[in-house]
Amino acid sequence: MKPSQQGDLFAASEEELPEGVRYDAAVVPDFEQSRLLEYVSSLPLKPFDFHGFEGKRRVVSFGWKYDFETERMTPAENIPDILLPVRALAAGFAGIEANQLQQALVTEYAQGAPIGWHRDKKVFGRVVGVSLLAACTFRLRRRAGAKWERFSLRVEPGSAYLLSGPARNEWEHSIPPVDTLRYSITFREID
Ligand SMILES: O=C(O)CCC(=O)C(=O)O
Repeated sequence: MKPSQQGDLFAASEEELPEGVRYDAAVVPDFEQSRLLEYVSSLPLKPFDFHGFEGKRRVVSFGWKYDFETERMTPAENIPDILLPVRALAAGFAGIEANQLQQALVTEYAQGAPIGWHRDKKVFGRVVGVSLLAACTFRLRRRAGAKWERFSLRVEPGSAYLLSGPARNEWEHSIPPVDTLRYSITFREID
């Protein structure tokens, strides 16, 4: 990939993606998406709280929860059975043992909700993100001297992306405000 490359990846091949990113537009079949949407929209989601600042998105963690106050992981309610089939699909896509994906974070993005630039905490290993209901732009950037090398990937409902290696350790990611309600389920390894 050329350092200045900034492109849409509607049909990008793996060589074009930043190293460590994998994407598949069709991981979760429609019937499973419908089942999951019914479930996630019934969850008691809470505004994302970062050191007292509430984000526009709402979340719930299963398996483990990262506490931004203490910067530690704390055990959370077990990953519910209803999330196990989608975890298996996400794991199969990523080539990871399903039970290695010990955390499931369900996130709701109301219309206009973004997630800012960040790298997931170092306690986590590989990350597999599943999108539901609406597409969004998944942006990636990393320092290239005084500039940023950037990439942007359109992630579709029913898709999954994997972040591993340099995509986890070097690249940051963010999502600009979504056009319409979107849910994601982020499965993470605990290192
Ligand atoms: O919604 C997504 O796909 C991204 C979630 C994310 O980056 C995070 O929760 O750290």
